[in-house]
Amino acid sequence: MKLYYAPGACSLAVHIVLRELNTDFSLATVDLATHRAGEQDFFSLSDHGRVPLLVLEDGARLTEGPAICQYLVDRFGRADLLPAAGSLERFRVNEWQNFIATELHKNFAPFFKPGYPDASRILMRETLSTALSWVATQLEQRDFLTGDTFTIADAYLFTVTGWVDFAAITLPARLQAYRQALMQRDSVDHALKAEGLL
Ligand SMILES: N[C@@H](CCC(=O)N[C@@H](CS)C(=O)NCC(=O)O)C(=O)O
Repeated sequence: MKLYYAPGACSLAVHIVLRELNTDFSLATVDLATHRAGEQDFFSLSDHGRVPLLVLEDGARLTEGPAICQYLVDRFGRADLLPAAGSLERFRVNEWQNFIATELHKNFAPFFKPGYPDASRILMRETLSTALSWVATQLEQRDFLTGDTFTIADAYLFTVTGWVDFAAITLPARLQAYRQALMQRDSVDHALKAEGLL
């Protein structure tokens, strides 16, 4: 498998999950400013030109981070990272995946992409701060988003909370501690090092 990624982008969540699986994979860096992956035009691989893109052994391509993570966990039978299909516990992880994608991830767009008016940055800073404060309250009594076990949703939350400096947002203390604790995991540490972020 080959993961197309950009350092620190949302592809980091998939990268962390791949490292949790202890499987073979390779990495290809995408320059998101030019949409080039080495010699290749990234649009020739991915219609939207966005990371993450996972290319499977048979050449099949998968996009959309939460879907890729779900594929990986099911393929490698890692119910600790995402509980069995049909269980309420699985929907709890999916609930978080959707919250992170729609209420956090995409609201960072004005801080990364040109063209947004200042007013939208002010509004999104406020919206994100409110959402992150609520997430912090959910972590008061537990180590991970859904309880005592690290799941694919934690890999995703770790990734998007790494962007707060771009938005001039101060992360609530509980989320700062959560990030510090996750950085002790081998998967997170190794992914950050491989992406040149540590
Ligand atoms: N819905 C996609 C969004 C992916 C996405 O927004 N990727 C960003 C980096 S975090 C990207 O590649 N942006 C480059 C661009 O839009 O040109 C997913 O969840 O995987």
